[in-house]
Amino acid sequence: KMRKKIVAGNWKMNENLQEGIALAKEINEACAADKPNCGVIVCTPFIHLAKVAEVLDQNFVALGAENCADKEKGAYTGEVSAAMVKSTGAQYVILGHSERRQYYHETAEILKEKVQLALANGLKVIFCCGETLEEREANKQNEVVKAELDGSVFNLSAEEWKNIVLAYEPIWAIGTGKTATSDQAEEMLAYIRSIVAEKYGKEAAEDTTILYGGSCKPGNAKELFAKPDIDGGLIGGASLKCADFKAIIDAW
Ligand code: 3PY
Repeated sequence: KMRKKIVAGNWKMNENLQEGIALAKEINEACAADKPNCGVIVCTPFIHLAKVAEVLDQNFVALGAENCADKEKGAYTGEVSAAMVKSTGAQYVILGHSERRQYYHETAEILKEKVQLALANGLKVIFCCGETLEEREANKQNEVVKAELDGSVFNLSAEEWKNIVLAYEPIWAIGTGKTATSDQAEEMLAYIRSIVAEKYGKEAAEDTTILYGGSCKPGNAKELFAKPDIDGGLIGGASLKCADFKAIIDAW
């Protein structure tokens, strides 16, 4: 695979500030001692960003946020803008995670705004998509994923598209311990690549990094990463233990 391979951690709402700094240091040291064969990204809660930026060598381990606001600036109490995220030293932001869609009612329209603001502020976006168990059982996974991409990122220009990483996370495999089989994951990622090709052309589609997420762990990473369209993983729980996260990185 010529395109960029990535293993990205998504800490979600875990680790206090001191724990987060310690974990980031540990990951940084592990990657400095034994250089990864892929891009490594650590995505943390907002409160960690500035401090974690100080301990990461972003040549090896890039920093990302897990969210940003859908507004540029101003009277939005409690929100954190894309510009603020960028100012910490972060380079990436996860947008469209199913937990944000589900629990915080982020619609395709809201996510479209967030993506625009993130890109306008120089962040790269890890954009998540994926279907529920019900939708999969009704065999609607392709149309659900296509609608998510149509609604929030397929409006981007070819130039903007270069700063998008996609992550497919079937909701039924998130934090449930249930993993999509590597064949199911490959089938969807190949489909996603085909609709990216329809939109941006074959070459751009070949260059697009598409990750699998959802209970990706040391025990299944190698098999997943061996598939032709799987360019890495977005890692939840297993990104909170340095040894597990590093073992997934080493699956490349
Ligand atoms: C998971 O692995 O459970 C994730 O949701 C990663 O984002």
